[in-house]
Amino acid sequence: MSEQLIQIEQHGAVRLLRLNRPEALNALTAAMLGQLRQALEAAAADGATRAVLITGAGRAFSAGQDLADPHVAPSREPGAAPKDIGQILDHYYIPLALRLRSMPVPVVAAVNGVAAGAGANMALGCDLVLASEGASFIQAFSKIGLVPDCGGTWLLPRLVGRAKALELALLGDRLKAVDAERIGLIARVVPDAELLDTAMALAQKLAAMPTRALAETRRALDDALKLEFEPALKREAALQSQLGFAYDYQEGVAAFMDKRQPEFQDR
Ligand code: T3D
Repeated sequence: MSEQLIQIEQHGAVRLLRLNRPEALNALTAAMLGQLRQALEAAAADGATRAVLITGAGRAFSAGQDLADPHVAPSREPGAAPKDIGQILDHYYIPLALRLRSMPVPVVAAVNGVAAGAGANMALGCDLVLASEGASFIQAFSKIGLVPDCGGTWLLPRLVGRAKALELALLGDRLKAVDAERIGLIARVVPDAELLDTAMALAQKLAAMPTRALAETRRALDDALKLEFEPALKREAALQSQLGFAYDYQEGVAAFMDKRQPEFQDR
């Protein structure tokens, strides 16, 4: 049986995915990226899953690409031909970043320790990022002669502005979770011992909300970044049109009028 590099647990309507190579700080191998992709596809396809929570096993969230993975690591043999690591991005990281951004349900990251390189940007690509007080974020790419990937060049300036994005990306220094929250890189810092419970409670809360509207909200916000004001207003109207015909809107209004808890079901 192949090694379980992604542990999968179902907690009611929440699918928990745990990166599971703690001995290497959950550094991402080709095999692990393959399993993560499968796990995300399975969560997206499962109508009973209404939120996804991603965390890491052990003391790290993820140290990014496994630099020892023979699929990507440059050979140290003299004269060996260099590998085209752009192909690794095409094959693994681009589909991963796109999948996270297009999940039909909200995705919460619980960053339990260091998140470096693609590990950091994978977390930042999630919808809500919680981090423990001891966690940190490192745009490690510049230290090894690369540019931020897994969406980093797109995400960083949008999250924290150009000045801070460049500071993080050029220097590749460690940013503590509390500073990540202060500059708007992540949503919230919580005490170490409370991270998983807090993140799970948040994911459960999202799972009980109108999932389809949440996924459309993510898409509308992302799209609005490239739109002028009026086209953004028109897009809002088009989305409201669609959602207005959906079950969840009828249920949400009916529950409000009846003074009861709504039971949403669209995805
Ligand atoms: O294919 C491509 O390369 C293109 C794609 C690129 C995407 C990327 O993600 S590039 C960025 C890759 N990541 C890094 O450069 C980060 C490298 N790691 C570190 O800088 C440090 O390990 C950390 C700052 C993350 C943590 O430091 P520390 O002191 O807490 O732990 P450590 O002692 O450095 O690491 C513990 C173990 O994990 C150690 O193994 P050992 O000596 O106990 O057997 C270390 O080698 C291993 N480890 C950590 N990061 C990686 C790793 N092994 C392989 N790949 C890693 N990225």
